[in-house]
Amino acid sequence: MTVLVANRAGYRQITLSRPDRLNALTAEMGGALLAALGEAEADPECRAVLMTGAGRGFCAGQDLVEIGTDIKGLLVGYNAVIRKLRALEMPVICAVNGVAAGAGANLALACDIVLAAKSASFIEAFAKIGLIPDVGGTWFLPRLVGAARARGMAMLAEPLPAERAERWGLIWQAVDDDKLMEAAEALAAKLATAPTIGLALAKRALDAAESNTLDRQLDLERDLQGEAARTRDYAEGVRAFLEKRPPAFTGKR
Ligand code: T3D
Repeated sequence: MTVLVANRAGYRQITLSRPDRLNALTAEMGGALLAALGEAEADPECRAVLMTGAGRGFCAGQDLVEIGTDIKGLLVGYNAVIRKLRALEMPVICAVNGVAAGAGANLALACDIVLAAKSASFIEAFAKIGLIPDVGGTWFLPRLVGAARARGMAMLAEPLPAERAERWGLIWQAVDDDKLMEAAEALAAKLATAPTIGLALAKRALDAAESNTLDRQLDLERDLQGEAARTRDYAEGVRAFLEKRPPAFTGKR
């Protein structure tokens, strides 16, 4: 099994698992990852996803032994994974436990909240083999770190250490190596008890903001807020506040 799936309390943990190849991606892995995300989406008890890698790396990008010449064919599969991650109506946390290179780096950047071990690094490795950042890289990078840094990362393909990635705003947080999984699991557990529909709507609005005018975004916020305000979790959130107690969100409509 190259993708391991574990059911945790309220969330799924998905682990890329080809540790002897630093979890380099194959077409089969792309399919397994997509299936695991689809199963998480279909499970009403699942309210968050935590993705990580087995062994000392997170993911070394496309497997360069398998790559062949049908790059466009492979990308159809990987792009489906990125689209699913962004559309998933629950938060996706990525625990980058070691090097994240090429498509592996951009797979991490497609997640909602990225934690990384301090020893981990992000490498837009594509330039080293004559490719361009793909799997969303050319979209994520300038939005996260700005044009100058995006160009530097894409053209120089140098490792960006986790702590600098945090300073640059590429990721949420760099964490001591021995605390990474503890921190990621605590975050996943916390988000699994959050108002899931509200978070999903916020995720949708933030993605739409990348191409909307302020005018269109204000309209979208109005509409999505109307939807959020019809959820049971909104009613519970207000009630809990007024009753001075912690809310018990269910994530249901
Ligand atoms: O088809 C498409 O859709 C195209 C899409 C392309 C998207 C891409 O991802 S292109 C970029 C592909 N990835 C890379 O170019 C990164 C290649 N790997 C590296 O540069 C280095 O391995 C790392 C910097 C990531 C880590 O270096 P290090 O020194 O920590 O580890 P290592 O010794 O290089 O790797 C450990 C083993 O994993 C090694 O095998 P061995 O010698 O012990 O038998 C190495 O060959 C293997 N490995 C690492 N990366 C890949 C890989 N095997 C296959 N494919 C890899 N990408």
